[in-house]
Amino acid sequence: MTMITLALSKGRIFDETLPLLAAAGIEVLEDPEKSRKLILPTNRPDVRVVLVRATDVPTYVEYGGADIGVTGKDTLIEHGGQGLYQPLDLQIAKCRVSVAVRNDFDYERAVKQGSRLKVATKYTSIARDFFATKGVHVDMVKLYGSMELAPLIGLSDAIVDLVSTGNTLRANNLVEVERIMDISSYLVVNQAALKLKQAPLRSIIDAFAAATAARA
Ligand code: PRT
Ligand code: MG
Repeated sequence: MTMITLALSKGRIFDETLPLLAAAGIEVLEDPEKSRKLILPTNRPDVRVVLVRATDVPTYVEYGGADIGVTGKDTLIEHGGQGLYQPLDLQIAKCRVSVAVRNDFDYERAVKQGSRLKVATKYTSIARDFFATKGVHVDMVKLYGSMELAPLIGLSDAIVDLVSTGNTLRANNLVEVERIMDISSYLVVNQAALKLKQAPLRSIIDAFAAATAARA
C-alpha cells in the first residue's frame, strides 16, 4: 500500500479543505480542535493528515515530510516555492495582503516626500518587492504575529498584513492604504512524490480540481 500524507494547518485551512476532501471521498476521522494528535487517520487506510503550523506546510511538503499540502499564497511566496508543484488554486481562505497605517498617519504625504518608511510585517519578501517597485525606501521590522500592534506603540509607521473583513484594522484604529495582492490557498505537491506515487496523488488532485471547478 502506498501511503499518502497530507499536510494541513488547524483553523481556516483545515476547515475549508474538509469539503474538498469529502469530494475526493476522504473523511478525516478526528477533530483537530478536540484531539491532541498530530497525525490524523482518515476513512482511507492509505491517506493520513498531519497537522503543522501554517507557515511550515510548504517546508514539510518540500522535504517530503508530507506528499501534498494546502497553503496560503502568502506563505508560499515567502517560502519561495522551491521543490513544490503547485497544480491548483483552491479558491479557499481568501483574503488580501495590504498596507495599513494608523488613521492619523498621512501615508500619501510620507510617500510623496520620499520619507523612509518603517514597516512591520511577517511578509518581508512581499513587502520588500512591493515597496521596491514603488521606489519607497523601507526599514523592515520582522514580526511573527499581532502586526496590528506595531504602529499603535510606535514600532513602525506601517504594517503589511492579511486583511479579510477589515474588522481587525478598524478595531485598532488602522486604515488600509494599499492593496498589494489577492490571496487564496493552493494545493502543493512534492515533486518527487508526484512521480513515485503518481496514481493516488493524481486522483486526489483531480478530485480537488473537480470540486473547485464545481464551486466556481
Ligand atoms: O495563527 P498561526 O500563527 O498559527 O498561523 P497563521 O496565522 O499563519 O495561520 P492561519 O490559520 O491564521 O492562516 C492560514 C492562512 O489563512 C494564511 O496564510 C492566509 O493565506 C489565510 N487567511 C485568510 C488568513 C486570513 N484570511 C486572515 N484574515 N490568515 C490570517 N488572517 C488574519 C490576519 O492576519 C489578521 O490578523 O486575520 C486578521 C484579519 O482579519 P479581518 O477579517 O479582521 O480583516
Ligand atoms: Mg493566524
